[in-house]
Amino acid sequence: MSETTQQEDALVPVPDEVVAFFRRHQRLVVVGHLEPDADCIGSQVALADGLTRSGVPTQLLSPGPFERQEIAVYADRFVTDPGGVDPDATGVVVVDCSSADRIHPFEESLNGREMLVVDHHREGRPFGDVHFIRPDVPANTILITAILDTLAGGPRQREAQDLFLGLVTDTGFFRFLGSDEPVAFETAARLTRAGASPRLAAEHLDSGRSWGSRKIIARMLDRAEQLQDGQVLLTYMTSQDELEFGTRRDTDALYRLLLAIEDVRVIGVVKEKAHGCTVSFRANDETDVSRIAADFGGGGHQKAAGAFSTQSLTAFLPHVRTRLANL
Ligand SMILES: [Mn+2]
Repeated sequence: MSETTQQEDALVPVPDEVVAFFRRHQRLVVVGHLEPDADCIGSQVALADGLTRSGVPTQLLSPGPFERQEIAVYADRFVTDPGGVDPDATGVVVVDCSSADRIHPFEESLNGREMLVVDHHREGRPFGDVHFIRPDVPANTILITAILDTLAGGPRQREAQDLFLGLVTDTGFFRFLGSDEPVAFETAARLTRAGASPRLAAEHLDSGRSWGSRKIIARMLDRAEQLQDGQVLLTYMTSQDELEFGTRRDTDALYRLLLAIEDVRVIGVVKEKAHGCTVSFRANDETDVSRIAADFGGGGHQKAAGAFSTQSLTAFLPHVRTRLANL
C-alpha cells in the first residue's frame, strides 16, 4: 500500500481558532487521560507524528498505566514523568479528556502553556483555552483525522493505522453505532484510503491475551449479581485478583459477555485500586450512563461512562448497588 499525502477535505470542519492554535506554536506536547485506551493513544500518537513531520516537534505525555494489551506496544514512546515535559513546548494539546483531573499528575507541569482540548465526551467540566469538542462524534480519532487532513496533508499510512485502531475501539468495531453516525464510516473509508488495514487492527485487538485475563473474567462472571429482575448487573474485582491474575485485563470481553445476557439493560463493574475504586457503566438501551457516572463525579458517553472514588471497595460497592437498584 502506497502512502498518500493527497489532500482531502476534512470530514469534520476544524474551527478557525483551532487551526490558529496550531499555527501559533513551534513546539507542542500532547497529553491524554489516565488509564488510556486505544482511542486516546491512537489520537496522541497520530497527532504527534503528523505534527512532527510537518515541522512542529511534538512530545507524547501520558499518565499511563499501559495495562491494556492493545496499547502496550506504544508505551515506550511516552513520557510518563511530569518532570520530563519538554520545557520549550509553548502549547499543550489534551485529547479524549472531559475534565482536567483526567491528566493528573501533569496539571502542574503544564501550567502556563496555552491549552487546546480535543474531546468527544458528553458530561464533563470544560477546561483549557481553545476547544475542539464534539460530543456527536463517536471517537476522538475522528477529530484527529480532521486535524491531520486540515494541517498535515492527511494521515500517513502508520498514522492512519493508529487512528483506525482508536476508531474501532470506541465504536466496538462499528457495532455501537446508530444510523445517525455515518461520520465513523466516512472516516474509516478515509483512513483505509490512507493505508489503514481493518484486518490488521482486528488481529491486533483479538490476539495475544494472557491466561490470567481469561481467569479474571471467569471470577468476575461468577461474582456478578442481578438487580432489577436481571435488567441490571453488577460485579467487581479486588486488588487481590490483580496480584493473582496480573494487570493485563480484557474488560471489553467481560462487558460483551454481560451485555449479551437476555433482558440486560445496564451493567456496572467496580475495580479496587491502590487509593480507591473505579466504576465503569455500560448500557444496552437508551439509559444515559454518563448521568449515572456524573452522580459519582465522573462522566463519559450515553452508552459507556465511568468514575473514580477515593472510597474503599467495601464502602463504595454498596453505593453503586443502591444507585443501580434505583435507575
Ligand atoms: Mn474516546
